Amino acid sequence: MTTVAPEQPRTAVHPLKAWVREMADLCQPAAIHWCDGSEAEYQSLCELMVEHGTFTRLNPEKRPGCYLARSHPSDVARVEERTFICSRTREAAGPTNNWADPAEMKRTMHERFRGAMRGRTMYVLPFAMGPLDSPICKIGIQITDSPYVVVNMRIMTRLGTVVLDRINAGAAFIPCVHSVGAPLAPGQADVPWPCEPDPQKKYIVHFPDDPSIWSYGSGYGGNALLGKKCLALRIASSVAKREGWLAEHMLILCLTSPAGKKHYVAAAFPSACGKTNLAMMQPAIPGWRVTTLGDDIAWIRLGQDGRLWAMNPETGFFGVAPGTSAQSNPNALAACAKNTIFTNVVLTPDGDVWWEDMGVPAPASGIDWEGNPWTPASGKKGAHPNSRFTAPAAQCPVIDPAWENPDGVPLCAILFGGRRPATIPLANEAFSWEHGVFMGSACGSETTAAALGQAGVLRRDPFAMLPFCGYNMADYFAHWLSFAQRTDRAKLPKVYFVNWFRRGANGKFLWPGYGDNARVLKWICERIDGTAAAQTTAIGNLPTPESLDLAGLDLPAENLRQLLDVDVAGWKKEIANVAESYAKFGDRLPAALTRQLDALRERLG
Ligand code: GTP
Ligand code: SPV
Ligand code: MN
Repeated sequence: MTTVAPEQPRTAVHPLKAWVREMADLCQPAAIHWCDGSEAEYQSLCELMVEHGTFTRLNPEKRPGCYLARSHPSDVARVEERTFICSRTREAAGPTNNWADPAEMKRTMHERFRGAMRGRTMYVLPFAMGPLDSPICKIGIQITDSPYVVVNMRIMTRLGTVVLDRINAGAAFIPCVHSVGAPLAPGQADVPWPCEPDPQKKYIVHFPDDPSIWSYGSGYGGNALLGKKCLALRIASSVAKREGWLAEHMLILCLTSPAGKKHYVAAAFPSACGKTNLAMMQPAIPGWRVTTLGDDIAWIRLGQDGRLWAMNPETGFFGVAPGTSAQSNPNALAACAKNTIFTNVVLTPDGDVWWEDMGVPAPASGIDWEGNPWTPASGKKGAHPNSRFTAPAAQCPVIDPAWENPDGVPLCAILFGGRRPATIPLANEAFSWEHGVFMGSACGSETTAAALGQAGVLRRDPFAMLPFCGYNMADYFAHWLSFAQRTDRAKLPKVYFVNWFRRGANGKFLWPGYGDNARVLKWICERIDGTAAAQTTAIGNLPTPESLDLAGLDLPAENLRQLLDVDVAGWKKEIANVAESYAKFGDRLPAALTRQLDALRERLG
């Protein structure tokens, strides 16, 4: 295995050194490994996991530098029920978060972590979210006993000695403690995916006032890669509120017109609702180009020029595998052609991977995500619906040249969306910033496999941030509204609501989606440039049928009619549902949003 340094390197300075020692005393690991973030370190950890059975090396002729991991069947997605925001008061966390008293929860965490790393190596990961020279870059130190987490974090974040150097130069860091919660007794054999199988014993805990993060019992995705949802969304959103910026569950893309005009767009869709796909789509309309800056998280700040500038704090894609095909998302497929970690997909007999709707025939037989022999005829899914690939962003063929700009890129549009089989039209433009914030606050979607629990149930997911907002959502709405006072509102992005998921009477999607979504993006850019028409309706400005470029698309007229229809009865139900979701915020809900809701009700008649 890789060299295990019991001492921290000479470069480490006091606060970090002291904290790591304290954590080692608590967790009692067998060894401590300070990660330098090098390629050699990455390779040796992958090698170690192959030896231990956590990783299967894929066929280098098919997938060079790629590995497959299978998680424990209990550990396949985020655990929202076990996610806590431990602010000083329950009110500060708000009605949409699980709250626990911070002092009490710290005691619980110390109990859980006492001896939790016995028999394992404790890795110390210095990582940065955002380019190091970004004005809002944040540094974290994750301690983890999972080498799987280390190699994933190396793809997803800027990790290693350069970050340690910043800390040595005086930069603050956010402590992030993680354990899979499966200590090993002397001589006890390890399992390929150690974790705490009892969901009630898992904890994903945030202390926004410290700030710090403690995660126990899961090794999967956002539960365990603490730079992602825990730091870059829950903690960052609360820090951003204090510092005057926004941490959002958004992709960032650039749409370039045939004339060469660039439009930077950010879009918030709930988990598994199409961010990765939109971010790197291949437009179905000739002459238009999409390049991607990020597929999951955007940090947005007010620039000196009064515009909103967006930056991707991550360096990789942790993308949903099922549904990714040459047809739907060729650029994601290309991004995961090499140097990628696959989790919970099918292993084919020739040492490659496969998943449902990959666009290639299923292998006659294979090994499914649970490690069992599998055939397509079994009627069972071979890949878990929340199976994922972890791929370096730089490998995406359409990565935007500005994706690592410390300043980010200036946004001209912000999109909200979700999986809505009915009521919500294909595209809808807000009348104003306040109306746009209302649209974000009213966002709803059918649930997906990205979180444990029942999928396909409609729930309110304001700004696609329900599971990720680190403070009271009512204050978050107010923070969004405040930007109209903090800058010239003409400089703010225009806001849109989109829905690729509306279904017809036959249950089929009315809109082809994927590359054809460029038709909607084109309309949005032309609205911004003042060249596309819209019809003003009670719910917002909708595309006129003629204003959408549908050339080359065989879309039945009836589909288009339904996609652009204002379903008054449906909207009345929607309003009642939004009002109900608002009620739990009581007096804390900004009056501007109640006014928006009342005005919409009135316009609908
Ligand atoms: P997270 O990584 O969980 O935040 O998900 P995401 O928002 O990035 O979603 P992603 O792009 O990975 O898409 C999730 C699922 O939705 C995949 O199975 C896609 O095939 C499907 N999907 C994405 N875009 C579209 C679309 O335009 N139309 C339809 N019908 N399905 C889509
Ligand atoms: C999501 O669930 O929104 C994801 C996957 O992007 S995870 O990193 O597991 O949160
Ligand atoms: Mn996400």
